[in-house]
Amino acid sequence: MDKIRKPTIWTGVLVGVCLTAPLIAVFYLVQQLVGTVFVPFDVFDWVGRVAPGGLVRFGIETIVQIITTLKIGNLDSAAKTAEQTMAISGMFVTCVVVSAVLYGLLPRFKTSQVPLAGLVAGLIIGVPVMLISAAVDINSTQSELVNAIWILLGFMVWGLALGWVYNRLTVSSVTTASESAMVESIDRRNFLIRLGGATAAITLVGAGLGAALRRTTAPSNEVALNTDTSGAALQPWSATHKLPNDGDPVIPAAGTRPELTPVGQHYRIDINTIPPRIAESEWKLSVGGLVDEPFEMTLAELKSKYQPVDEFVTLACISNPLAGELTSTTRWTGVKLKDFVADMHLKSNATHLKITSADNFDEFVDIETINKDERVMLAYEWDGLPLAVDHGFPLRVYIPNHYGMKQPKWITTIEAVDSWHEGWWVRRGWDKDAIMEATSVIDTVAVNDTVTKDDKKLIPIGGIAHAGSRGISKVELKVDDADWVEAELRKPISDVTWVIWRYDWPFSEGSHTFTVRCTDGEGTLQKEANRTPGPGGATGWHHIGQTV
Ligand SMILES: Nc1nc2c(c(=O)[nH]1)N[C@H]1C(S)=C(S)[C@@H](COP(=O)(O)O)O[C@H]1N2
Ligand SMILES: [Mo]
Repeated sequence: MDKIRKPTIWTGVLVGVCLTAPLIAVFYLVQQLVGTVFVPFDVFDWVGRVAPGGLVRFGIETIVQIITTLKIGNLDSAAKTAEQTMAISGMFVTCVVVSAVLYGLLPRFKTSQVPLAGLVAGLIIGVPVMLISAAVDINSTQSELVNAIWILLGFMVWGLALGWVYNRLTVSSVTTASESAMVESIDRRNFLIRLGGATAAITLVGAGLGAALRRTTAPSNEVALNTDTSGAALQPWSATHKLPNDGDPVIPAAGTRPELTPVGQHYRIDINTIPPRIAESEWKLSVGGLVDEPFEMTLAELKSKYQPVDEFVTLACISNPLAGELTSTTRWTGVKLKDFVADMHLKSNATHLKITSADNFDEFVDIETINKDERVMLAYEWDGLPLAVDHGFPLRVYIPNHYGMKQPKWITTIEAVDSWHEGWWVRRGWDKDAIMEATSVIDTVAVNDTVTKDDKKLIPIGGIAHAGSRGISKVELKVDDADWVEAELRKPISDVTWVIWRYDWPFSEGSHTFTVRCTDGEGTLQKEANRTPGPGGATGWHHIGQTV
């Protein structure tokens, strides 16, 4: 009697794993080679855009908390890596599940129908992925048509392969002889081992080659154009200039973070697994809405038409945990938004600007703020170099006193409108004003760098304090239960940057708790209550324990 042995759902899981890994690896390799889309990231970015705000906020806070608790390196780059890992695992698991379901259903089909069923399974994932990718992708250098064909082809081959493997694993035992059954099961096992070996090889070669190619392209946290037209390497402003507070008598305690953050170390936060890489030649700023006449402007025109202005700026993310790393300082160069607005010839009912970015991020700024605060700028340089890809090349906006979420990078469009609306993160539940909370941080208790004053050995303690554009009037430190003592303040490099503080502590040996708090320039004491970042920014006094 003929006995048919058919693969099970579990075989479907196994084969799904074997075939999905090379599919993702090949998508990755081809992306690195010719700039097609990398579908797992597109799907992940899309989920982040359509998921409810509360869920996205919860997700971000969980990632930040895990990384901070486990101390896995740099918070922002670890968070990006976590997102990318989730993106790839999400795609992987989805495909494996579809494969398992397919193998569960295939026993109902005739052998000749199996390839078609596999193809359909491939399209069930391929078609939605193709549509999602067409809607959200901002990185591909290939046309939408090429990408659509490539995605469909990938998933169709994947589905056909599932079907082919299924048929190959379906064996009909023509005899009941145990010897022959043994031969077949050995054959099946050998086949699965060969399949596993072959797909593992494709995966490793694809992923490895892709990674190698990636390393040869410029990292996105560096400037897009690091050479000028003559081919000479451009230098950051800070390489050849002193900071404006040079010579200030308050020297930062050893271990205090740098007063100016090197651009490559500036924190990065945005909604993209891969940042938009914009070519200057293809970019124009579009201006429209309630203006007499819409117009466009190239970066070169923007730079030549307006006198450049500079400002040292401390930027912070509203998701920065207490004393976290998501805050940095650099020198911004650009044009006064006020001057630019004057040339927009606004209609009389215009009240706000809607700023939109290449990644579809958007925010609203009221025109009154722009006209009142000359520091509001459209920036195109950081530390004297064109903005890095990660940080918004070619154009971003700066609005003092507000968290980064109000300040779009990669700007493409500015529209005058007659009412305020919720911007990207506001729609997802973050604070509508996002005014920076006062914060102060202990960076260092410099036990190895004691100083001597009046024959007394002192331990320098230091860090930063910041309160948006309100300035810092006082920083106080408390050791254990002693009274608050006032720290020395170094002159800040601008009225919107952090202030470096220092206190030389007449120490006693033992283990101690240090607490810091600040008072802003308007006389308001930093909030003591511990509050997690969402929705209005973290608050609380920072303390650390240390044995001296
Ligand atoms: N287009 C765009 N602009 C954006 C964002 C974004 O996701 N897309 N993120 C904002 C947030 S939340 C912050 S904190 C700052 C961070 O700027 P940085 O990455 O250059 O430090 O960019 C802001 N501008
Ligand atoms: Mo942010």
